Amino acid sequence: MSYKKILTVQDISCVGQCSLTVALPIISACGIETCVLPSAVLSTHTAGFSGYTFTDLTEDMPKINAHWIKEGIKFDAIYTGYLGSAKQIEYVRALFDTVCNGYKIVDPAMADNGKLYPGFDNDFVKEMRVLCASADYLVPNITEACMLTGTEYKTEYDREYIDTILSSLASLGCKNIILTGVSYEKGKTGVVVFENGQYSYYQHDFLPNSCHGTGDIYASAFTGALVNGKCAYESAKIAADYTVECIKATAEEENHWYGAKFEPVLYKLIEMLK
Ligand code: PXL
Repeated sequence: MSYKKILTVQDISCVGQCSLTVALPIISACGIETCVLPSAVLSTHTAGFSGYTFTDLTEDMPKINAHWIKEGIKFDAIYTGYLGSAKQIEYVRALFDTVCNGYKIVDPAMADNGKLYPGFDNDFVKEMRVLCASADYLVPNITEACMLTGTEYKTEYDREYIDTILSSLASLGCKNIILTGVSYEKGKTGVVVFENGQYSYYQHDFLPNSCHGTGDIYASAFTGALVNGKCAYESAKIAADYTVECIKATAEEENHWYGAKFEPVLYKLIEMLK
């Protein structure tokens, strides 16, 4: 396999095992050169800590993009996660248009459990809808998918509800969709993959100790597998199996509430890619 170089755009939460501090090591471990564009710097993530700092880097983005264009720098894929403002979404679209030579992978990291993360509003969701329409691969959870499509969020649902969400996402223009956290059975959860017009479902055990940051672990492992040449279904499966390993590794210590211990099991992800 040839050596690939990708760009990931998301925040640096200095403490909290999410976004760039997860994406950079995971994608690098997949054997891929991982360039970064930090969207903001926070002292911690926003889920469970209070009084965190937030330095917005929106205005750096077009300058960085202009320099890359001047240098002729291109990426084999761009993967976006948590973005700091609606304006950043516009700048990410410019990155897609000017420096991306391959897949555009969008994790619309903005909400979970039926609620937007602190600091996001409807304008952000509206802009995110436009970004998602230009993605080759969209990796939302159910809350994000509902917000993008204007669907009521439910915790109990059937296949018809999920199919309706996926069709609405597809009609927004999303090409391939990996919908995470889809559970049709008690004690089980999984991912629905909509790839080239076909649906498939990968089910795995549901672990009760859900940890923060697993969405970022999932999207990073998915990106690593996809850029390694796996199809969307295989990448979605590898990412799910690795995320389960991370949650299991974290369950051993109750006080580790702010993130998942993904590092001690990184070797398992590397094995899954072989
Ligand atoms: O894991 C998503 C995420 C990323 N970055 C920041 C967050 C969150 C979720 O809360 O707060 C800053």
